[in-house]
Amino acid sequence: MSNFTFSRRAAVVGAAALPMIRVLKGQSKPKSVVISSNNRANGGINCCNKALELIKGGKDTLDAVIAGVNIVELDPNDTSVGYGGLPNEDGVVQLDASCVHGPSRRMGAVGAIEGIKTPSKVAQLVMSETDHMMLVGAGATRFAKIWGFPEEDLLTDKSRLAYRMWKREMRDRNGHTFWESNIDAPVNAGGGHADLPARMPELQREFPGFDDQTLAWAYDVALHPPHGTINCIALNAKGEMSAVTTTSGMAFKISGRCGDSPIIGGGLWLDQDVGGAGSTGRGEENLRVCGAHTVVENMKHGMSPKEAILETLKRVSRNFNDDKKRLEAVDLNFYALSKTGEYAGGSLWGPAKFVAATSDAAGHVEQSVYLYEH
Ligand code: SD4
Repeated sequence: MSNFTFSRRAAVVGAAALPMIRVLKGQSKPKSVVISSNNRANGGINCCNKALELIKGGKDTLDAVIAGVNIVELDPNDTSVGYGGLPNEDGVVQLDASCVHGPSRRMGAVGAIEGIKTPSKVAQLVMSETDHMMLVGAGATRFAKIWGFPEEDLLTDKSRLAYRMWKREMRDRNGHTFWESNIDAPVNAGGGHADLPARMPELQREFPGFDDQTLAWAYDVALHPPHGTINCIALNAKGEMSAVTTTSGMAFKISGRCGDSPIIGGGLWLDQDVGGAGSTGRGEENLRVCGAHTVVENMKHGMSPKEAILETLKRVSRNFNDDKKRLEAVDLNFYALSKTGEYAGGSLWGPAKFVAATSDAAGHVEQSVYLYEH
């Protein structure tokens, strides 16, 4: 009997001690880490620094990452997120966002929301204040207004210019568009960048009040509609994690189009026991591999964040039979942070960069791993 009692107790004690042994043997106590995409004008760095500062001050990790991305959402000069984001094909800004709160394992999202500068905050309210997980379109805007968000015009002079430029460059087969005046002399269709110097005088005439650099940017955007987004993931010293993704999505998209950013499991996923992942780039391609979820599952099965991202990118490549010519047009990036504080950024095409801020180092840019090189 004593033997039995002994071995039974030993087994119980042994099982209880396992997590402790893992902590002692494995990693030391997790340090605070925040990572994000590398948005324009230090957007990612400002976001990570803000989130880290709040986490160090004891704020909840989700409140921290949302406060971080709010900086970018409210920046009129970031034309890929929030206020100032490039509009859809109807000239209307429609925003997507999602968030995951690790400790409570709760999630929220909004898709194609209009008139609200900070969709990430609305996604957080959907998570914390409703019995639903995702609200879209007019219903999402109404919900935000009930919570006191002002409905505002999200277009800026710069994003309006880009929209008008895009409309103007959409021509019929004869090179004609109704979005330019042809009274003085018909103008031929453009195409490519090589003709920019030749067309600059015409652009200056047609779009007065903008400097050449802004006109060149708008021309580029019109011919090669871009996408951009911010994803931010955080871990605090208690091992708690949260994540958020927010975007204006693909420029000039069809009205109502949602990309991967508001799709939980696509543009964002986090499992408090494993880690989190998010993405930027062409949402449609990400959704075909359930990217963020795949990255986290890969980590769960033992891969490092780097390996987990590269394996997911290989699935994207596989969808094109690894044909680099066709893949050339696909821009896709992942960001991953594990529960132990290990992190990585990774891109289909490199070189590319992402942002990290840790207890030991303020927000700084790091090189991403990548599958193919430009
Ligand atoms: C989307 N993934 O709507 C977003 C856009 C993006 O960098 O991230 N662009 O597909």
